[in-house]
Parts: sequence; structure tokens; C-alpha cells
Amino acid sequence: MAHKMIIDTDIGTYYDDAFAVLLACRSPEVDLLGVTTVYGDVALRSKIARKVLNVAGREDVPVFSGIGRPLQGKSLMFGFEGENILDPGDEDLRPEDEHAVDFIVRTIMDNPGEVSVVTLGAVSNLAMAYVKEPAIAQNMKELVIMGGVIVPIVDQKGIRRSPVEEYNLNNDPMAAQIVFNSDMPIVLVPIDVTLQVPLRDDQTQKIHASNDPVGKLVSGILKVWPPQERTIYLSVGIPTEHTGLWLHDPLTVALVFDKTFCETTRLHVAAEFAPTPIERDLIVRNDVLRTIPRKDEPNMDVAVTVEADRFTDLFTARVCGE
Ligand SMILES: [Ca+2]
Repeated sequence: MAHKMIIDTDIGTYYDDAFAVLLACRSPEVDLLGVTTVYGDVALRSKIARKVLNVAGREDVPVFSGIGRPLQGKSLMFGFEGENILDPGDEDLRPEDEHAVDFIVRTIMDNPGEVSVVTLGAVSNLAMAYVKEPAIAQNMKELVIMGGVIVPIVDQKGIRRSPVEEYNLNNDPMAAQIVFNSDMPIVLVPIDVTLQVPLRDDQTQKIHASNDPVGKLVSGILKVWPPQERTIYLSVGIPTEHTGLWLHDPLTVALVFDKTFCETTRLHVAAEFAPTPIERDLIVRNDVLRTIPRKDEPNMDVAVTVEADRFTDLFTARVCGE
């Protein structure tokens, strides 16, 4: 039976949330129950999600706007915000009236033990859903979170990735603490693992050659992404020659239906604030949430390795309609 799934996403800031939604649409193993939006301009994000689903022929999948303002701190909007997805004729794209938090609680409680929730942005909606109905922790099948850094690494492009390099959890640190301290069955997919799944050149060429509507949408996004990323990175002082087309969010979706893409280990991961050196800024910040493994009772499964070629080949084939 297909895996019942809710995707909670900050679609629009980076390119790969749209790719994750499209992969779910194109995966027969997935029963996509709804897409919820989070962080910043959730109305715009919902419009983008609605459009992406429609292109994939999934007008039946509902979209719900969630929490735009982090429980703590302020949201920073940046990204491509739908360029090459939305067009001027899309003014009427609308989400459902129900709030994302209510939809998440209702859907989990109506389908005990069956719903996998995948978060691809800040975990504000999940934190509020848990506060509203703590029993979702025992009634969800799993919560698969793209976020955090477990093993700080130097990526293949030569950039050191410390906990500050991961935005999803730092965009709402209080929400991350609530979720980590809940009893939700968490699978954490940290960025030190997702940085191992960039699209290869032969795969992007195959996507650019695709005549499939989903393949064409992915191709269009890939074309506008490098200049967008350059703008985003320059605005925070990051060298832009080091970037790659990583599939952080699609990998997180794929893990719901094929756990063998990643090797996981049971860890206790604490979300806490600790002094964090930020090499690019030559400062030490105390307001950065770190994901720190502790020798303590495990509270989640953490992805530690990934079969990169097998996953990126699957992604490429599915968005090209094969
Ligand atoms: Ca995201």
C-alpha cells in the first residue's frame, strides 16, 4: 500500500522543495495527502505549491498555508520565490481555507499510525501541531526532517559546513527544540548527508532534453537557479563558485518509500544553543541552534550515509516521466 504523506515546505526559497513535491507526485509508492507551507510569505508559497502540483496533474492534492512567523526570531525572505514556476496568469491559485496546523493534526489523528510527515523547512507547523494535540506524536507513522548538521564536514566543493550552514532548524530554533523534545518518531536527514547528492552533469542534460511537463518545469527551474543562488549567496558573503545542484529535499521525500537510500543510526540529538564559530564572518555567535549528538537515550534515527548515484538516477528518471 502506498505511503500516506504530508509534505510541509518552504517551497520558493530554494529550488529543491519544488523538486521534492514533484518527486512525490511521480512516485507510485506515495499517497500524497496534502502539501502545507511554512516560513515567511506562506500565501505566496502556497501559490507556488498549487502551481507545481497542477503542472504534475495533481489538482486533487490540497494545499494549506501554515505559520509564516517563527515562534522565535524573525523570518528572512530570500530566494527565487517562484521564478519560472508562476506566471502572470496564476493570480487565482488559492490554498484551502483550513490552516496547515489543523490539517496536520486532523489527518494524523484520522489515520492513526499511517501518516508520514516530511518537513523541508522550519518545523514551526509541526511544533504548533504538537502543542495543539500532543497525541500526534503517538499517532503519526514518522516525521522525516530535512535539517541540522550532525557531523560538520568540508563538502566536495571545499566549503566547511558547520551547524550555522543549515537554515531549516535555525529559521525557527524554538520550534526545533519543541519537536526534538516531543516523542515523535523522527528520522533526521542532516545536510552533511544531503550535500552528497548533487545532480550530475549528465543528469541535468537529460532533464533539459525532456519533453515531459514535469521535466520541463524542473529544467526551467534549473536554468534560473544559478544566478538566483549567486544573488542569495553574495548577500550573505558566501563565495558562489562553490555551489552545486543538491537534492536535499527530494532525498528526504524518497526516504519515506525507500529507507535503503540511507544508512541510519540511532542517536540522541539535542537541539541547543552553543557558541558557534562562523568562519566566513570571523565571529563566534551564541544564538545559533546546534544539533549535537549526545551519549544519551536515543531520540531519533539519523541518516549517516547515502547511495548518491542510485538516488539521483531515480530522481532524474521520475521527473523525466520514465
Ligand atoms: Ca526547503
